[in-house]
Amino acid sequence: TGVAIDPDKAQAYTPAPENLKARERFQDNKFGIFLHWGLYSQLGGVGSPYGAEWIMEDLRISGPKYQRLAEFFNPTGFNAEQWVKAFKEAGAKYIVITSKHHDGFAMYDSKVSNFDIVDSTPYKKDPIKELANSAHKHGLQLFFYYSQLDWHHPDYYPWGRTGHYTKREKSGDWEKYLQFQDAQLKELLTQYGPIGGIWFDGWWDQEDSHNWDNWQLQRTYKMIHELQPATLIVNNHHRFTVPGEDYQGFEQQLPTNQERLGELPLEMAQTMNGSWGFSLTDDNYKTTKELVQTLVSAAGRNSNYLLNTGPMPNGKIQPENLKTFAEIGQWLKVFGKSIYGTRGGPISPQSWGVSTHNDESIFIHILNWQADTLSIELATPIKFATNLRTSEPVNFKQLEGAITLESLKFDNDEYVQVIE
Ligand code: FHN
Repeated sequence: TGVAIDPDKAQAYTPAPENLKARERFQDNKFGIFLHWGLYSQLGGVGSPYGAEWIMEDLRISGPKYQRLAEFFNPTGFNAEQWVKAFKEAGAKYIVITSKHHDGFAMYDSKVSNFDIVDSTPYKKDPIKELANSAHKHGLQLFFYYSQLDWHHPDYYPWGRTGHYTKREKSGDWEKYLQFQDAQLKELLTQYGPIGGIWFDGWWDQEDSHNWDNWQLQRTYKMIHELQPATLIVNNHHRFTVPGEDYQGFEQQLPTNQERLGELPLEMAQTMNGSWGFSLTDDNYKTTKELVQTLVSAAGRNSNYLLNTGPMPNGKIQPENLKTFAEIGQWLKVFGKSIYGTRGGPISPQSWGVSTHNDESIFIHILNWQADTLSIELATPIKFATNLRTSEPVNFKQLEGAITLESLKFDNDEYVQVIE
């Protein structure tokens, strides 16, 4: 568990009106696609126990050797329009892409580093530029993942708990590193149009020293909001909230720790198999049914769902992932009304499922129920009940604060039963 930033040093943060509006939009959007794509994608995670994007650390590849991966990174199969089309078909409303992961390699045209896709690969182009153009053209919001920890930058010192074999000098100027980080963030917020959010990760590298204040998070957050007041900020792994954050991130788990959640919007990020980056060996895919059920379970907990894919080194999305996206999109075409624009509740998550609501309707999402009737405590007077899949009425009785619904029988291939 982390140690909170000293509250005496924390300055109050008053979100701008456009930031508050952006939070509402974020919550309305509900479903995003996460992309882990970088030099590491070329190694397919072979032999890396933690995950494909951790291969530099896991296999103890030194900085100079790892850097060579750039010499033959040439994702000529990348087509931003195709990506965006697939994400839209999945029903996603936003994209979060790794602008720089822990290896320190910038997947965009960075002027403050040569360790980027334009300056050090044969590809020479900026895929983030193309992605930003396509995403904006087709109405998807673009967010940037940014790793604070950096296994490449010489001034990232003192090192944290990782990156001890990289052959970097055991010295560096921490403040210079922070300046570099903020300069990269400034590029990301000025080169690609409106940015939905910055998705921070890697601050925990400094966890052992408990020197949280080293990060100067509030200074960085302030700069972000000055550049784009509506840009949301998250710090992955919700443990404590630093003033300036605009939503809370949970990784591979549904938000459960209700008493600590507070007011900020929530998001749960999840992998399709076990790896964030492209893996040649991990075929342990969750079924589409499991993924849709998790999306629904997240919505019922008032949380967004961010589903990850690791594009291949040629810039294409893995075909099995495209198939899954299309299947999720099919489901959302029918049931999207019960997800987009809703908030969790009014009924708290139950063993049979969850509920969501908007101004007109309550949606009962049944994930697990086989009996003939389902009894739910609900004081709101109900006028009608409809099976969202068939648009047929569902029989119900409402008495003394409880509603009893005729249960819908699951077909084998059905993911969730939804009653409006
Ligand atoms: O170390 C990273 C990991 O590679 C991946 O980026 C995930 C995504 O949420 N976050 C970190 C682990 O917490």
